[in-house]
Amino acid sequence: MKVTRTLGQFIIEKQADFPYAKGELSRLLRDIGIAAKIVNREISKAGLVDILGEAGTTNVQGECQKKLDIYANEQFISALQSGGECCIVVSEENDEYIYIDSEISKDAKYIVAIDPLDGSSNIDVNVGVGTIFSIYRRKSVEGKATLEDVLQRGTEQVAAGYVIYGSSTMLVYTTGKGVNGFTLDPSIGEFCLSHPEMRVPEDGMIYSINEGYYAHFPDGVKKYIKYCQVEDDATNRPYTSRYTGSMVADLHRNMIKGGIFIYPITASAPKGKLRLVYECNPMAYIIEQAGGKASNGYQRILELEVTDLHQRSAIFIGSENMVKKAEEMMTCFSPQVMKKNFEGVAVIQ
Ligand code: P6P
Repeated sequence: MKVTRTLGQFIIEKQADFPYAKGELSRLLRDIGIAAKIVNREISKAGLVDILGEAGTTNVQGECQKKLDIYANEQFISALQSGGECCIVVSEENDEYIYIDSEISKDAKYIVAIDPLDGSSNIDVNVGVGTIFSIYRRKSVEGKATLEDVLQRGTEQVAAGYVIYGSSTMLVYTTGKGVNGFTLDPSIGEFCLSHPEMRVPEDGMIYSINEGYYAHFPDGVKKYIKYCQVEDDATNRPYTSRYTGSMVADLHRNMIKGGIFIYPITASAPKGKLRLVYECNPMAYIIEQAGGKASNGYQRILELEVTDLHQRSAIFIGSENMVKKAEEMMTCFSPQVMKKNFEGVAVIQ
């Protein structure tokens, strides 16, 4: 009889892996798991209660908020406020960071950045959506934690994870010792270890990008898309195109099967659309811990300087060899190289 290991049991077992093993991070991950189960309950019956559709408000990104966006945001913030381990919450849904100033949190050392419901435009059409979270330890040692404690590079993360509310609900996370996936068993209301030590295949045959923006993509991206579409048995091309409009769903599939997800700069998103602090950095940490690669086309995501809570970045993330190939094309067909080649041709002529 296979023994089911719950998320709670696993966190406690692995607690010794974590340098600050006083149980603080364990409690923080437990709090996030509880909020995820509550959000999952509402998502799974969204069609039956008045919780679908627009809330009539917009978030800091200027995106119209769905009622479930707001509900999910409230649940995660509430869980983090009452858990006592978190001193600051950064959320996609809130313009400013939330300082948790309570007796229970007076010694809290952790900062949590969260996208409470990623891909929420898919809620009304039953396509998978997700939660993404990133955890840092404050750098300051006394007084109130400040913005400086929040604006840390992705390499400083102590944990990161996502929840995917799909055909089943999974929580996938890392604390820097590999990646493990847990599937929610509704019959016992527990996340159970289902995908131990997840690894991203170094090659894949799936590329995920919104080709509707093709006309506005950088030349390197256009060249990479054409590379994916060329017939070549030796490299298993043409690849398959899969794009759901939910980064978590696309990335989770690519985690399991191998593949690359690209959201480059576009005319409407000249710095990229996805947010560095609570989307790109946590997903990059997870992917790298699973043996994959994540860059903005030129630089490692985790090493990008963080200057603003809601700053955006281009992202190329997934199977190592696929990301490397895309980066080659970004460099080869970058504006600087194209200009130099053009000038070179001009000189020859
Ligand atoms: P587009 C969802 O809004 C999101 O942030 C990601 O989950 C998703 O990959 C992307 O935006 C979809 O954006 O422009 O293709 O609709």
